[in-house]
Amino acid sequence: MLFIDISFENISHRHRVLLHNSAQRVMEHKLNLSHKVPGIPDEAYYMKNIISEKEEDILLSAVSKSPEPCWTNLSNRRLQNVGGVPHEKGMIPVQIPDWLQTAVDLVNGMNIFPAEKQANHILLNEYLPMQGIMPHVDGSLFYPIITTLSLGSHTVLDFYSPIDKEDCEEHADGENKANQDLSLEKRRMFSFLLEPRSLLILKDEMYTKYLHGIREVKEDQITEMIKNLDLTDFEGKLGDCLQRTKRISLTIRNVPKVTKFKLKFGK
Ligand SMILES: O=C(O)CCC(=O)C(=O)O
Repeated sequence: MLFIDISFENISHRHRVLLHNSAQRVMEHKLNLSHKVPGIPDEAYYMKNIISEKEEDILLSAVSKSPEPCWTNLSNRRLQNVGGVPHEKGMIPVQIPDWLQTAVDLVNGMNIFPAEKQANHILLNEYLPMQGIMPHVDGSLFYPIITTLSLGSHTVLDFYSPIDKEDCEEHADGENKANQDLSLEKRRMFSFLLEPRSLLILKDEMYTKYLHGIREVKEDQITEMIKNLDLTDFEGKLGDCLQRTKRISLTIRNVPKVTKFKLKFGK
């Protein structure tokens, strides 16, 4: 085992215990059919308030202390790969810092993943208002289940029908961006409101077939396109707008192909 001495002491022992307790609590409240989002293809589950505000604060504070080199800066957001960088030849596993391992334990305690495919990777995304992520599917580097813990701001996650041949030809012809956006908009099928402290689970066709993305806007309008409203704490009315602030998402997944040796960071 390789050992590199970089400290990730972002979180105190007391806070680790708090988060661990939360993981224990969630293990007692297993995912069930009442969390299933109705009226969409199979299948998506939404669990609100899976962690407390205090636990959210601890995680946000730890994220804010991440050393600058941990971040990869993209034009529309910044991100961290935690647990290794997924690669078709196999991910070299890197030890997950304790403060994030608690979030992985929380998901692994809920029997969302099969026993032999436990979550071992986190993609940590940071979005400011007007930032988002282009519609995509997560692909074959991951076991086909996505779990996402949201922290900070709400967002709206949009789902799109798969790209058809016509769209590909349009893009290949270099048609202008406005037209591409229009064709994307035509493919938007439905959306979910993701509240802070919620956990979203996508599997089956919702993983393999439908694309998901977050539009680059500063506010989200609540419309009938949002299919999980009854599972949220939203108490407003259709037409209301929610202003975005900074959001952190932890997408916790299983990378099946890993190398035998592991990089370990810490004391
Ligand atoms: O931030 C999110 O909720 C979505 C992230 C995502 O789609 C991804 O990282 O692939």
